[in-house]
Amino acid sequence: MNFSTLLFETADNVATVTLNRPDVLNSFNAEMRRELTSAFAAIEGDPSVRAVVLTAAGRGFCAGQDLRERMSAYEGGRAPVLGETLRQEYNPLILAMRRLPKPIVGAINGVAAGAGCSLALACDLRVAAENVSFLQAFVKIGLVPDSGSSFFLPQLIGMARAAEMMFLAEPVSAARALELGLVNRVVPPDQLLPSALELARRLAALPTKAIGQAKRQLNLALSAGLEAVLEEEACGQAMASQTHDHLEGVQAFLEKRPARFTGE
Ligand code: T3D
Repeated sequence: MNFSTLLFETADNVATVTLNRPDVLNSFNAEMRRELTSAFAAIEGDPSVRAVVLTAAGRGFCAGQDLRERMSAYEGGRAPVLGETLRQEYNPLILAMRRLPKPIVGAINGVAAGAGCSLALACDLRVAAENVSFLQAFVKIGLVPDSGSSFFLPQLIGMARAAEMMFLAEPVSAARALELGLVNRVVPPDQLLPSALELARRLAALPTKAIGQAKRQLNLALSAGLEAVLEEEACGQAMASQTHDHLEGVQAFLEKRPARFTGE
């Protein structure tokens, strides 16, 4: 697939999507929002892709909204009313990531700020290079957290710590992020992509439909009560029990051999 703001490649059933606006720390312009959303749509429609790595070029992961993009809208000493771009562009992107029935591994290579921090939080798992930082930059420019940060952050690290990150807008180092449970792994920068790809390849070799359904159940657990989650689990098990991978998993166990999952 050809994009102007992204690099996109697939190998070993893993799609690697790389944000590619390094001069502005991969901050979001309209084109990158559009292209990233269509990349996830393409991934959803391609059964050969069974896991995703999301990373970025250069020294930043993503610095949030490109603050130069709207320059002209601020002329005349008055800010534009923001909100529509969130409804039309950011929110559909975040929803596409959470609804994708395949795991997304964020390979966080540099600073993740503002909506770039939200983008990292919308991944299922995060591997961070040891020199990165996470920054809820919004308040520094008088805005509020958006693109899902207010949802994901308290779930991941608790209300008080989320409030501290949001209110004080101090950068959180990779080591601290690991302590807080904001990331799954921290590795040296030269190990970032190999580690993330290794994790994604492992995920891609698992029963894809069961993983997709587990993600759906996790999503629901964050927003619904126990009864709804129990029912979703029962529906999910009805689906998973009918897959080839389930049969293969049981047979492999009984035959004392490794299972060969195909995602079917
Ligand atoms: O619809 C809507 O608009 C609402 C949606 C809002 C969503 C949001 O994301 S709001 C939050 C927007 N983001 C920010 O406020 C972060 C702004 N950036 C920074 O605070 C810093 O750049 C960082 C802390 C992320 C990194 O600092 P540092 O010192 O490592 O790098 P730097 O020198 O500040 O940035 C390097 C270059 O990237 C620089 O360009 P230059 O001077 O070399 O030509 C800088 O201007 C550019 N850059 C960084 N962030 C942005 C950016 N350019 C445009 N937009 C950015 N967000």
